[in-house]
Amino acid sequence: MKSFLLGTGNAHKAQEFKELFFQTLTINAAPRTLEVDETGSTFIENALIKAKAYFETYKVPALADDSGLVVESLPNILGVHSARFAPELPDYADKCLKLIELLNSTNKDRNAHFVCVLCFYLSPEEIYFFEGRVQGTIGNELRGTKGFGYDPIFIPERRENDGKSLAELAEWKNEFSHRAKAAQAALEFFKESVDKTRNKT
Ligand code: ITT
Repeated sequence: MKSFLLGTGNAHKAQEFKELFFQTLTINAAPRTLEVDETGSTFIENALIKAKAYFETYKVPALADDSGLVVESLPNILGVHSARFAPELPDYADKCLKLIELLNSTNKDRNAHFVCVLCFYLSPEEIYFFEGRVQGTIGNELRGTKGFGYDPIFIPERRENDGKSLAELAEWKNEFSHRAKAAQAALEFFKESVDKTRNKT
């Protein structure tokens, strides 16, 4: 099984990856979390910055995730800056409430999507990116206790249309979230590349 060092300081992401790559890729925690400046202006740039930093420090194939919530009517807040929205409010419940307030006070459209870009940095010559998205809307209250970050206010588009947030849909999230879709694309790719190598031998 291919193995990667996971470059993240976010324990919730680490837990999701453990489940997403269960019995398919070996994901090892880094001995120490690095302080990496996310200076890129895109998810791809920031995923690369993080994966490269872990590869260069630990000299083993590294995996990093850059992700965020994009509120389509407010393109300049959140997005790649999602972790840095309202820095005066360290608690995500407060950040979620602030975003709801902002949308209510400006009467902006509530369509939104989560993006996840994974960067697998195997060597400077071999770097792969996979992206996943999930579409939805921003709710009017916090709902649910699962997940993390903006999950309690994100209502994903689902057939059921019952207004449940991602924080109420842990199993669904594990299969259909932005991170799940990016992970599925990565698995598909690595499976194919292993199959091709097998067929050559
Ligand atoms: P690392 O960079 O160390 O991986 P981070 O939390 O700083 O951890 P990002 O820079 O990618 O990660 O910021 C992404 C932010 O977007 C994250 O802190 C959450 O607030 C939000 N986010 C990303 N994925 C999410 C998800 O699945 N559910 C809820 N919020 C999410």
